[in-house]
Amino acid sequence: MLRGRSLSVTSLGGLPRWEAGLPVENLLLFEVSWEVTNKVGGIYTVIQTKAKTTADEWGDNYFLIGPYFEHNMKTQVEQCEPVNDAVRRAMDAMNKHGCQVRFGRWLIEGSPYVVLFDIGYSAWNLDKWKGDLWEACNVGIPYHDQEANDMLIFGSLTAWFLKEVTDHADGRHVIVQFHEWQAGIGLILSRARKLPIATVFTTHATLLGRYLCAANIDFYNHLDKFNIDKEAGERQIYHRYCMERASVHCAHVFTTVSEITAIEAEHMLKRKPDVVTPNGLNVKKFSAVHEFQNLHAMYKARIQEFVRGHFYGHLDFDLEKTLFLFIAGRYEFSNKGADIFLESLSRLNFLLRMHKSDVTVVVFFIMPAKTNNFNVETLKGQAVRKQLWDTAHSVKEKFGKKLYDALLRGEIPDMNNILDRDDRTIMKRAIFSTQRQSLPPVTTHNMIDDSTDPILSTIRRIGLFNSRTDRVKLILHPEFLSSTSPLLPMDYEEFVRGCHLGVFPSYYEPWGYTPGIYIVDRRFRSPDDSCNQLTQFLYGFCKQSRRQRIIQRNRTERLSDLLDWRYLGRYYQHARLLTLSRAFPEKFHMEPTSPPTTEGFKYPRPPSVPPSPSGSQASSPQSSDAEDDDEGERYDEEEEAERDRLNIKSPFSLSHVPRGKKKQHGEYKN
Ligand code: G6P
Ligand code: 1S3
Repeated sequence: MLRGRSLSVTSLGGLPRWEAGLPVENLLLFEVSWEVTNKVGGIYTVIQTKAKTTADEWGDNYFLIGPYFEHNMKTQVEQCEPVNDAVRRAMDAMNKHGCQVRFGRWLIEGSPYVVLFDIGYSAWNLDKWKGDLWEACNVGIPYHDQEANDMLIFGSLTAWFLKEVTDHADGRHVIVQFHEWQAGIGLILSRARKLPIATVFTTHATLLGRYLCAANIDFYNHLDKFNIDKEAGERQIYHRYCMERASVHCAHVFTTVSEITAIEAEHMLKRKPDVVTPNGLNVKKFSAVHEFQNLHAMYKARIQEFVRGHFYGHLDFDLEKTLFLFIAGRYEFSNKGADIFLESLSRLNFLLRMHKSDVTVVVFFIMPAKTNNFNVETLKGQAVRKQLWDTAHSVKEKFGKKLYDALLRGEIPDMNNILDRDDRTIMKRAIFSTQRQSLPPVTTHNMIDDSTDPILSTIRRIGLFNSRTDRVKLILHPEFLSSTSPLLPMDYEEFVRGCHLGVFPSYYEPWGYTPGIYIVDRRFRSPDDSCNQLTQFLYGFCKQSRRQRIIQRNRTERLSDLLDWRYLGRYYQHARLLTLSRAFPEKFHMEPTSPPTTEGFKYPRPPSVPPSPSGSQASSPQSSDAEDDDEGERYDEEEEAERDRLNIKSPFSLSHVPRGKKKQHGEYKN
C-alpha cells in the first residue's frame, strides 16, 4: 500500500494510565454521526469497524444515532423493538409528535443498535428550529444551504431524543459522542438546554482544512497565518464554520483522529484536542499464514473477470502480468491526491513503454460522483464476456461428449474434425462480437458533470485513453463498491485484497487507513518532486517479481496489528472517562496524569517491525540482496510458510531448528 503525506503520522503514545473499567451497566453510550449506516466517507468506516469493540464492551447500552434513508435501512438494518426503556419511551414520545424514528440492529460485526431519524419527515419544523438555534448560539443558516438545513433538522431531532432519554434514564448517566460538524447541532442544543449528559465532540477533519487545502494553498506550512473568519466567509461557509467551532467549544471533551489534525484543530478551531483517538481496523486473524494469500488470488480472479469484459477486443495484454492499483475515498480531487496520482501514472506509462516492459497496470479510481447509472459500453463489455464464456462452455460440452463417445468406441478422435462447421460458426460469431469501434471506456458510469469532472479532465489532458499501446489503463468507478453491483459485484474489503497496491498520496488526509509501505513526502517537496517520488515507487513496484509481491503482502498483513481496534479502542475509552469526570465530577473521578504516561499499555510487536526505524522505501523488497540478516531470517520463514502451503518438503527439514523456538514475538511498550 502506498500512503502519501508524511503529515499524518500519528503518535500512538500519550495514553494516560487508567486501570479501572467503566461501570457500563449504570451508563448509556450514544454515538451520533451522519454516516451511521450511511456511507459518505471515512467516518462511516471508523464507526462501522469500531462497532464490534464498543458493542463487546457496552452490550445493550450502546446505541448509534444517524439519519434514516430507505435504501440504507433495507439493505443494512434489521428492524426491531428497543429493549431499553428510556430509548423506547423517547422514541414513542417523538413518534407521537409527528416524527419518524426507526430502530434496529445494524447488520455489521457487533450488530449495534441504531436509532435513525427521518429528516424529510420532520422538515416542517425547520423554521422553528432555525429560531431555536439562533436563540442558543446566534448562528443563522441560509435557506439555500440544503445540507446545513438537513443538519439542523438532524441535530434538533438528536437533542430532542436525548432530552427524552435523560428524562427516563432512571439514574443512569449518559455519554454522547458527536462526530464531525454535521452532528454538532445536537451537541450545541443539548448543552444550551443543560441536558445532564457527558459530551465528546470528535472532528475527523476541519471544514477550513478541507477547503483551504483544496484551493492548493501551502496549508501546513502556514497554519498560524490564516485569518480564519475571513477565509470561512470568503468560501461562504461561515455559518457551517460557526456550527463546527461552537460544537468544539461546547463539548466537555474534544478529540480528533491524529496528531497533525490536532495541530490543525488548534489553529482552525481554537481549541487543543484533549485526546487523540487514532483510527483502527477490525483486524481478522487468520488461522494459517497463507489464508490471506489465497484470498488475494480468489478476489484477483474476480477483478480479472471484470477486466476481461471491460477490455474486450483489446485484451492483448497478459492478465498474469497485470497489476491492479486503486485509489478510493471521498471525491476530493487534490485533497486525496488524485491529481498527483494521475500525473505519476502518465510518467509511469512513459517509463514502462520506454523500457518495453511486459507489465500492464490497471488503475481503479473508486470515488463517488453524480452519475446517471452505468454506461452502455461498460455493460456491453460484461455481456460480451458472458457470451464468450457461454459459447466456450457449450462448445466444450459438445467436444467433451464427442471425445467421450470416441473413447468408448476405443478410438482416438481426429482432433481436426471433432468440431463441425456449426461449432466453428458459433465461435467465429462470438469472436466477431468482440470487435469494437471505440477504446475501452475510462469510466464505468454516465457522469453528470462529464466535461468538468476533474479526473476525466485530467485524463483528457494526459491522454491516457486505454489505447493498446498504453501500459497503464484507467477505470473511474464513480460509486462505492458493493457486492450487489451488477457490474463489479465485490465489497470494498474483497476488492482491496484482490488488488496489488492501494495508492493514497493525499495532501489533506486527517488520518490514513493503510499502513504506509512507501511514504510520499507532500510537505517539504514541490508537487513535481512528490510526483517523481511516487512515479519511482510505482515503477519499482512494477519491477518486482511475484515472489517479492507475496513477501510484501505478508509483511503488510502483519502490520495491520498496529491498527487493531482492540488496542486503539482504548483512546475512546479514555475520552469517555474524561468526559464523565468533567460532566459529573461528584460521581466520576479521574486520577490526574501529568505528564501522561504509557505505563500499563502493552502493544504486541508485529513481527515485521524492523529493529530500528528505517526509511519506508528500504523496507520494500526491491532486491533480496539488499536485505539484512534479520530480514534474511524472515525470508526463510516466509519461504517455509509458502512451501508448507504448497506442500513442498524442505530439503533441509531434518536439520532445521523447530519453528516454535526460532523466534519469539516479544511485546514492546508503546
Ligand atoms: C497469492 C496466491 C498465489 C499467487 C499469488 C499471486 O500468493 O496464493 O497462488 O501466485 O497470490 O500474486 P500476484 O502478486 O502475482 O497477484
Ligand atoms: C475523514 O473522512 P474523509 O474520507 O472525508 O474521516 C476519516 C475517519 O477519521 C479519516 O480517515 C479521513 O482521513 C477523513 O477524510
